Amino acid sequence: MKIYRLIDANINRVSEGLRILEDIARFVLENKALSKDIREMRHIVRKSFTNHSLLIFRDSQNDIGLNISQNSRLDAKKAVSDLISANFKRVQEGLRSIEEALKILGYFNESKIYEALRFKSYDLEKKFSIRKTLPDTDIYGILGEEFSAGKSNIEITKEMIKANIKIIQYREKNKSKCDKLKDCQAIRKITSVNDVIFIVNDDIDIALAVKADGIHIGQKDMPIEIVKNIASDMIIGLSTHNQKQALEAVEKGADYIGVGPIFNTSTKKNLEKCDGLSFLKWVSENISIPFVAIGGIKESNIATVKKHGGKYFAMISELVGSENIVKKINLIRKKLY
Ligand code: TZP
Ligand code: MG
Repeated sequence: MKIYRLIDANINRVSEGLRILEDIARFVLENKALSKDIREMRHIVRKSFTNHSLLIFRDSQNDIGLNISQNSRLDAKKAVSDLISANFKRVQEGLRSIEEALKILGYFNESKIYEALRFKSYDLEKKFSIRKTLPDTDIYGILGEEFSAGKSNIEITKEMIKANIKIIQYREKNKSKCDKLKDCQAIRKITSVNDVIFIVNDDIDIALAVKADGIHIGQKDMPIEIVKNIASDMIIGLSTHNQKQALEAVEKGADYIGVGPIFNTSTKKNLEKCDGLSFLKWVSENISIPFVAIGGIKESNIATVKKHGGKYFAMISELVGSENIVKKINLIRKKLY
């Protein structure tokens, strides 16, 4: 009854895959509900085929797959997201195998249980996806206390969130590492509970320490290949100033690019040369990943930026320098819609 051996092996394969996913949900994503869903599924898989004691068919020492698997490097994983997708594949393939084998044996009702579990696993896989892209929104707020006329980064973060800003970047060029870390720890807490994406500029160590959602780097920072290795589960943004850099960023796996400076601005020192609006237009027609326009964007010119293909608009001074940030953002949105 080799078919029972096949079922036994696949029940183990599916259970092991689910166990790994359950642990990721619990310890990495810290998502109790998801972890519970996976655990329930694992119990059903273990219990629903109890008519036969499958153990008597087990013969793992003679399993010809064992040697192949032990010698293979194909299953090397780079990131938690790889682990998640590999284990969902394992679970789904295993469930399908059980389903077919049960049909051969005439267990149609049992086979339907495994089919339903397979469909449930597709749903769960969607919920597992680690956020690796920017949310669908408009304004990308950037903090910088020196441009804020007295308000702290924490106050500004709260005001931005009140105005329904969904992405906030921390960018401080003159603070000590220690001060930046304190700021970012506080901002991480606030952004987490409000479901706002938090991105740290430059300091990958701080981004990792506070479990930021992303890191933003420039052309002269640590190369993106290295950043991807260190911060494999983070959104990685890369500033670009011309077509060549934009194409290269996509090729090297950036999750989004910064595009600019669109206009002249005194906020950034050593401003790069850039064909602002025409570069943006080109990006909007040729680049498939999200792109964020930046540099001198204000309420007064944002409609022009939008006309040139702008979708995400990053601003520092226009937002943090405003007396009333919520009011300012409402006025800016009136120009966009
Ligand atoms: N990169 C290109 S321009 C710029 C950065 C970080 C500064 C944008 O600041 P502002 O005040 O919105 O012009
Ligand atoms: Mg930088």
